Amino acid sequence: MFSRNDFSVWSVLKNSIGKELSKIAMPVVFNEPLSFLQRMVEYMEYAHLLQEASSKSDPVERLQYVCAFAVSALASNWDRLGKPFNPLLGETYELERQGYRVICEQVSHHPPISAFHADSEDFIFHGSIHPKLKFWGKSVEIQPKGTVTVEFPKWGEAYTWTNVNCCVHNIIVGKLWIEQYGTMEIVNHVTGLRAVLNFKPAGWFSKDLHRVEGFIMDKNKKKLNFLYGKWTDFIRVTDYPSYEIYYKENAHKFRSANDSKGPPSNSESPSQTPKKVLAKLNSFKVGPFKSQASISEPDDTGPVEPSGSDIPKCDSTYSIDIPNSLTLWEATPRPANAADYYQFTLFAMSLNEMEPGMEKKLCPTDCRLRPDIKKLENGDLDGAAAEKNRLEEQQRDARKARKGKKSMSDWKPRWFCHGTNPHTGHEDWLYTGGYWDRNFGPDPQIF
Ligand code: CLR
Repeated sequence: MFSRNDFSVWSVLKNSIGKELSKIAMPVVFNEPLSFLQRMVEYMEYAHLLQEASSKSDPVERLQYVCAFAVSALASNWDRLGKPFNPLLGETYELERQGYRVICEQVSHHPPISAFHADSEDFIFHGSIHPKLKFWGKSVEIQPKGTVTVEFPKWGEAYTWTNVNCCVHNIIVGKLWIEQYGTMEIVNHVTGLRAVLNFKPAGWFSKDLHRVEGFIMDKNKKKLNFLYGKWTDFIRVTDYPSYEIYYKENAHKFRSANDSKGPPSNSESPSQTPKKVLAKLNSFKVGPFKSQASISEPDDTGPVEPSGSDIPKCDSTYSIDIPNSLTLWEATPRPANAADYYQFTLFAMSLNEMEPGMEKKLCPTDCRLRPDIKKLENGDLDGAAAEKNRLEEQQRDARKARKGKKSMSDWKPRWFCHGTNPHTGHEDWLYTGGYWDRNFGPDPQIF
């Protein structure tokens, strides 16, 4: 990758305050050589956890592994600060791996919506993501709207959840860093078992950096299990009685760890008070944006800014290891050269691979065939920028042409249709089948 030291995100974004981030033209140097469709497929890195889940005859154990999967799916986001390429309308991506295969399609351009469908002998995993990006000045907040669903045909079960929000900090000064926070509720629609997982904001003293905690409950909300860990690292589970005993003996640890809403009343104030933050923004002359900046100040739900513009460090002295715990998942360490390769995991590094014979059987809309991504991967920054422009213009022209023809004015995705998720009743995009028959033909030509 190219060093981004000479480029400032702020210098690009300051002219785009209030704009939807998907509409801002970002220089290619801020991109990573993957399409968002591939980034979505990174949810699959620990797909073996779904196989594990399906192999358990106890529904509580199944839910534990579904939880581990849901958290593990977010692990690759740690330290990944490049912007994936916006998929073109109709762009696809396929991946066949041991035990499963997955197909993705960009089903809408404005707003950007990406749909995926993975199947295997043991599970089906599908969903659609509509990332909403809000630029708050100091940070960019990302809401991955859309439901994801896991089905175990063997058990006649379906689980759904929505991914938590994500925040990229230090847009103005300091080093960028990523935080994921909020509540994830994983529901088994057949048994009524559910898990409520709390992705904690780093908090004033960064004690809770990347921490995840929550309970598995039966349909009467009785707590059965306690899950804890970090989305960057591991997830463990213990039974509720063991948690209670541990909690009583270590109440002080929990109290401070759970207190992410502000500092204890008798302690010194955090290094960045809202006033100071505003003063800093003012000194950058952001003008009309001031009032919005104040909205993003700490409240009950959003992340609180840890001290200054540094990346907060996790307080390792606060590490809970509760007796009778079972480790459900542990993250694979990044390859040693990850820093030279966009902080990719080994799994991400493999996603552009053209395996022998693939050229012939790949769908012509597959993003492995996108010339701009290819050029960035090969280190040709100017070439990548030129191709990216060309593709975006071509897409705009195609859109205009469709609008001209009244009869066929709307674009119809090829592999997914707009519908209702039968388990949640919410809007979703459902796979219509047929991709793996591989009767593609030469069209559409989107690259
Ligand atoms: C986070 C996990 C969600 C799905 C999702 C949607 C959008 C992604 C986001 C994830 C991770 C961060 C992301 C974002 C789009 C742009 C943003 C890649 C995968 C990057 C870091 C923004 C870079 C631009 C800055 C330099 C301003 O389930």
